[in-house]
Amino acid sequence: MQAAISTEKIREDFPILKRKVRNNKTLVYLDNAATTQKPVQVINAISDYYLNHNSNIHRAVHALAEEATEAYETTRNKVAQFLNIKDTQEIIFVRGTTEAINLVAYAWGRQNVKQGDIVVTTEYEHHSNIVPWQLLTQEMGAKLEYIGMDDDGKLILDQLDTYLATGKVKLVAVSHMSNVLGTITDIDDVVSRCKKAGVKVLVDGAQSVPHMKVDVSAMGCDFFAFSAHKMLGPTGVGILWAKKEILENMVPFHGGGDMIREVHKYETTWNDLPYKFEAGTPNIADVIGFAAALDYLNNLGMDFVRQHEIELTKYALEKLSKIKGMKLYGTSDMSRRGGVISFNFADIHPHDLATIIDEDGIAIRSGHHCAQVLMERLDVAATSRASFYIYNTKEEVDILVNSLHRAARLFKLE
Ligand code: 7TS
Repeated sequence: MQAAISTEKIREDFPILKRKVRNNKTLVYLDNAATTQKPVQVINAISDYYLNHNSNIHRAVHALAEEATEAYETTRNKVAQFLNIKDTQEIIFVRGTTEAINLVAYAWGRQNVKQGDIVVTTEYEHHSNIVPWQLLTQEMGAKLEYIGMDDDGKLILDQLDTYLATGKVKLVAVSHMSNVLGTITDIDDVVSRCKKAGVKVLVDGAQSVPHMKVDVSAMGCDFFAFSAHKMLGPTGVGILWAKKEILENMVPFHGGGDMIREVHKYETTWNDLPYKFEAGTPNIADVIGFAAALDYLNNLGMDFVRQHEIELTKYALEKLSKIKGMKLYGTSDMSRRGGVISFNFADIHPHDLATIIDEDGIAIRSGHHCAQVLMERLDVAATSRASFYIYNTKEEVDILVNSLHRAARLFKLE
């Protein structure tokens, strides 16, 4: 048994949490679905790289180049372990989830999606899992279809079956966890329906990988994308995982250095995987910093991370639901949701609400959360959103609740 992990101890690793923000109030950071804060371990790893090892990688034979290359490749191995990926050649470093999905849409999509074909996504996707498919389907004369959701935020998978029955679906692109509702998609069910129909599945893991144990091999999908910055890591680093035979048959996304084997005047041969998809000098320092984030999460254990968020979210949902005029979105079944709470409070505009509670040092997100298709489905222009991570506490939830009461008084609701 692991000794009890103390949130207080975790918080010591995040100097920014001691910061005073508006009105000299201590920061209450509840915008983790947008990006998480970084522990000193990650900041130090990046600093150490620039202080002691800075070099380009995969090229020169000098000592620094060797050290930098080794550290960069160590992160790839750690990503493989973290997600139970068997072959590191299947792990491609990109800038983030957005770039990963665009890579698939351009390099795989343009080869495999033809006129009359269908790409299926869902009503609760982030724009980065919608817009690349709109661009692709419009260019190819294909169609984009949506799996709807019920009022509890659950996907209506009968609709997926209807699309699959046309025999025209080439890809189903679905998020593992909604960034607005926190809904966890039943990926096993989606994948098994798609596999029976011989259809490929792309999973957007931007909100799942940071918050729960994910086993990419067991999932059985074909493409998997996520971002380092939502899981203690630096910005500008993301991962695309795809099955080797798919990557081998794909054309490159970007052309340039490092992705080639031989270049002649009129033809080029490609480097081995994964380098075929890593053109140019990559984000070396931040990839190396990401390894420290993975170490940090491994030390805590993803079961702890999930359990901590379940406790906080349950506590917050209970408190928030008691506030008169509060409308909460998403399911109350914690086995199917993560630590993201979207809400609307009476008829206070989410931007006004976020501005008022910012005066108490609380950082939440307000707006459409890059999910305007979902906003349309919910019939709202915007929501407020609080999202938790490993360093958040019940005391911070209480501060949020008190601040919402203050907003209610300002608007003469109490
Ligand atoms: N997919 C999901 C489910 C997301 O939540 C996000 C970012 C992305 C993709 C894009 O990730 P990126 O790292 O490439 O930007 N979500 C949010 C959010 O909820 N607030 O700010 C960014």
